[in-house]
Amino acid sequence: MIWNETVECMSREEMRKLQSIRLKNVVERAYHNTPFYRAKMQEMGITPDDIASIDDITKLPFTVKQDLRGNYPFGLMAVPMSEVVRLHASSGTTGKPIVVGYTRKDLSIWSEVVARCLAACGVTRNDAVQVSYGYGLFTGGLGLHNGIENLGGTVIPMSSGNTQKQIQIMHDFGAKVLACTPSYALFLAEAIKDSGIPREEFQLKTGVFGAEPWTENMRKDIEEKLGIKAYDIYGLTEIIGPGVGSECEHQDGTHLWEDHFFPELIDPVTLQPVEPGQPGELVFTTITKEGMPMIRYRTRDLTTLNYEPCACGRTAVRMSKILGRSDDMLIIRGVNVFPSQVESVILEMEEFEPHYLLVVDRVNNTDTLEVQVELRAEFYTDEMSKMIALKKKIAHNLQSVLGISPAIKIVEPRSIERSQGKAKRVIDNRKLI
Ligand code: DLL
Repeated sequence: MIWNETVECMSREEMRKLQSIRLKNVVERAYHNTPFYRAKMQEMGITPDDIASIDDITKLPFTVKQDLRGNYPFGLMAVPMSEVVRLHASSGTTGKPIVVGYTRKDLSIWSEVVARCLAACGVTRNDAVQVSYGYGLFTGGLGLHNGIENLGGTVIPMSSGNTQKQIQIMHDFGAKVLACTPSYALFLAEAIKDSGIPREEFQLKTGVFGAEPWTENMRKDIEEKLGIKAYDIYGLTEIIGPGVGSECEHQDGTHLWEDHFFPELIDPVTLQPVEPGQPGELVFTTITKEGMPMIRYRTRDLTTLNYEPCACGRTAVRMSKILGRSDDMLIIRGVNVFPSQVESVILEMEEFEPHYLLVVDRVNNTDTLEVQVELRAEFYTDEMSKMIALKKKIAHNLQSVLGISPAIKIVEPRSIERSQGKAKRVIDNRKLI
């Protein structure tokens, strides 16, 4: 079902008109209400009068995560705090969290875009949706929650953690949809198997998974293990939270709700727009947000954009699965390595579980990479030669994808720590001074 056909299927020409009006409006508000944006625009010698249409967006300055940290906590708000009805925050690995504020209208837009995502994933008002994203400052839990209520579905507000309880409630309440990170979905699948409750006793049919990168192979694995159809939902705190976009029934790219979040793709080095169809860093401008508008926010997420209309009837631009981040990229002995490349190799080999850990270190001034993988129980053997051959096989497959040879450590099933939120895939012990 298409939740908001008028905008989801709008012609490109009409969409650009709408985006132009909205861009002019948000630039006015940011300039007049947020000293940070005014100062940045003045530095570049521009005023809101220089923005006549969406094509002028490239005249505007970029915003980066550091700007949010630097204006912690409320420096980027464009409305008085009396208008802010909700705060969320996202903690990075270091330093202060970044804080975002929503007005009443922002919350209603948020529940509108999440409802669009859910409808695109085939969720209906007859479905009970188990929300196993964390509730709290993280946007996942409450973001999904309000969207489900708006759609008319039934929310089961589980939050993350307490896996046994998750399984019991999913079973007893007849949850039809599960919303959580893809890594937690896999973890739950294993726990369900261990619980001894037959899979047929669950009513689960759909997964709405996001908040971390995952691959097509991981999708297949989850779909097989849980017997469901698994959809991708994308978003980030700075822009609104979950619901910036999602897949539709064709699972051929993530539709972005560009009447609210205007996307651009840039080269992360030159900061210039990439050629159509080429991969680049995703940049968003929130063209309707009131509380804390983001102007040309650099997400660091790398992807491609496809403006062809989709078989589902939506014209909303589609982005490919996130290929990595321009900042989680590991550089190992000068070679760029993305955890997702390692994942794709592991998931193609039936001998291994879809859980892995990259341990990076520096020994005698040389970077080292160890890939830890879990052997599936049925492939375990105490014949040394077979285990050595298996190690060689994965080393060879990784070498051909990564261009470097990592050390391989085959570990016992279930020994890599499972995450109930976003998976931690990398331990980088290098101390670079
Ligand atoms: O993760 C919001 C969210 C919650 C999205 C629930 C989807 C579902 P942050 O914690 O601010 O917000 O993290 C945002 O997570 O820039 C991406 O790098 C990554 N990410 C989010 N969704 C996806 C996805 C939430 N579907 C950062 N695929 C983003 C790949 C994703 N990466």
